[in-house]
Amino acid sequence: MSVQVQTHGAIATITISRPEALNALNADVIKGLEDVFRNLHENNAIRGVLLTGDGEKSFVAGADIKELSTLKPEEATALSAKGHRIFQAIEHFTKPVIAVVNGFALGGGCELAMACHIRIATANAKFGLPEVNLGLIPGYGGTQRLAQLVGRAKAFELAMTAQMVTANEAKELGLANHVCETKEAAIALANSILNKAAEKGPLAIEKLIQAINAGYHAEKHGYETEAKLFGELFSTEDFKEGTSAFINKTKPNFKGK
Ligand code: CO8
Repeated sequence: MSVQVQTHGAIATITISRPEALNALNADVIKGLEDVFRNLHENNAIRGVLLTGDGEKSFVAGADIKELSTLKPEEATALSAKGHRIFQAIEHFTKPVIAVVNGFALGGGCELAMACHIRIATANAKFGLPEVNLGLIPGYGGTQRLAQLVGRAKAFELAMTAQMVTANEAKELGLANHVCETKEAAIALANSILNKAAEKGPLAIEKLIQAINAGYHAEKHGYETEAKLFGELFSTEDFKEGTSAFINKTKPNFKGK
């Protein structure tokens, strides 16, 4: 199972585990996340969720590029729209969700972390939206959520240059709430925040999440546009060049076609 769940008291820990691909999001992981969050939503004993990646090197290194490279434009738009639904379910989850970002949070991995309510980074964490390296744009809500978290100008700069930021830079930008030296310390801090929130009235926490999120609803059109444009790029030569360059470990030569 590439998505594992463990519960300790009222807190569930979800671990994404595909170590051979730095925990990249393939169809199996996306389906696993959908199922796990649905089950946790229905479980009244659970009052908070911690989401992390297996190991020390990577939270999630993005969507699975090998899988993406085989998609047709309409399949890419549909997969992006499906991801939007699942990530929105996380963003609007009725119980607090904290991402412990233990290493790379790139592309879809950064987008997943940004869909969580709070992000706690380990000192070795790296955040970024490198999709333009592949001739693509973010397709799991990154064009919307990065701008909400760090402001539009910084989002333009980071996503246009595919720049990775360190944990401390992410904290300065407002992308990470905290930075901890080790994964163990980050998990302990996440659990302590989740346990504090779990002592409060569950209905108040649920309405608080709804109320804070309500200020960000205007972007529905933004998500639809992102999915459409993301899919359109799959019919370009640049997309084929970018993804095959990653797979063959070479540098892409984009032609703007
Ligand atoms: N997909 C598939 N495999 C991956 C991915 C990935 N995203 N990232 C790493 N891997 C694999 C590598 O291919 C490698 O496999 P192998 O050993 O078989 O060659 C293994 O994981 C280890 O990776 P590296 O050897 O590259 O490890 P390094 O420490 O040298 O580098 C990096 C680590 C910098 C993280 C590097 O692996 C990298 O650049 N990865 C790709 C990061 C990236 O571009 N992410 C964005 C992907 S696109 C995306 O997320 C779009 C989201 C929207 C989707 C919408 C739905 C359709």
